[in-house]
Amino acid sequence: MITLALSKGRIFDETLPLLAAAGIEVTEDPETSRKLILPTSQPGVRVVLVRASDVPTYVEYGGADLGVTGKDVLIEHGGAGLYQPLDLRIARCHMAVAAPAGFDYARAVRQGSRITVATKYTAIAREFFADKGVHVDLIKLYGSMELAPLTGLADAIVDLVSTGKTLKANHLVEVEHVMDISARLVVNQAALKLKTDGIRRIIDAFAAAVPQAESV
Ligand code: PRT
Ligand code: MG
Repeated sequence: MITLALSKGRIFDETLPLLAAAGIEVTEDPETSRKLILPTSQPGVRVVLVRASDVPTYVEYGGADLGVTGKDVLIEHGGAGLYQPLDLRIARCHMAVAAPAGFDYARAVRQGSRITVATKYTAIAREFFADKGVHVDLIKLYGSMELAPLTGLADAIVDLVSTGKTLKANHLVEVEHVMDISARLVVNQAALKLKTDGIRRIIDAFAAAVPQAESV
C-alpha cells in the first residue's frame, strides 16, 4: 500500500490533475466525506487527509509515504529526512512583508533600528530580517495575521499573498517580496527504498504532468 498525505482545499484540488495523470482517481470527495482515509481507483494507493502544516511530519515519520506541501510549510518544518524530488508548481503564491500604508518601513529596517513583526512563518521571517541585518521582534500567530498591525500588536506582518485582496481589505500594503512559493512533492526516504517501483511511478507521472517540472 502506498499512502499519500494531502491537505483539504487548494493542495487537494490542485493535486487531483497530477494524480489523474498517474492514473489515480480519488473516489470520494473530502468536502462531503468525513473520512480521513480516502480510497482511490488503484487498490494499492490511498490518500490521507491531514492539516497542511502536518504533511511533512506525516511523511517524515512514515505515517504517509509521500505528500504534497507548500514550500512555506516545508521551510518552517525544516525538511529533515524528506526527499524532495519535485517542484509541482501548484498552489502558487508568494511570501511578503506587509504594513499599514502610513508605516515608514524603510526607516524601520534601516541598520540598527527595530521592527515588530507578527507571523505564522517565524523561521522564514527570522532568516529574512537577519539577512538584512535588521533587529526583529517576532510575534508568533496561527492565523488572521492582518489584524496584528491594525490593533497595534505589530508594525508589520509576514504572510502569503496570492491575489492581494486580503491585504487590500485590511488596508495593508506589500512593502517587500520575500520569496516565491509553490507546492512540493515530499517522499519518505525509507519508503522510497522499500516501495521503489510504486513510488517512482508516481514521481515520474507527476514530473511528466508538471509543465517544466524541475527535477532536483
Ligand atoms: O487553512 P489551514 O490553517 O488548515 O492551513 P493552511 O492555511 O496552511 O492551508 P491552506 O490549504 O490554506 O494552504 C495550503 C498551502 O497553499 C499553503 O501552505 C501555501 O503553500 C499555498 N497557498 C497558495 C496559500 C495561498 N496561496 C494563500 N493565498 N496559502 C494561504 N493563502 C492565504 C494567505 O495566508 C492569506 O491569508 O490566503 C490569503 C491571501 O490570499 P489573497 O488571494 O487575498 O492574496
Ligand atoms: Mg488556510
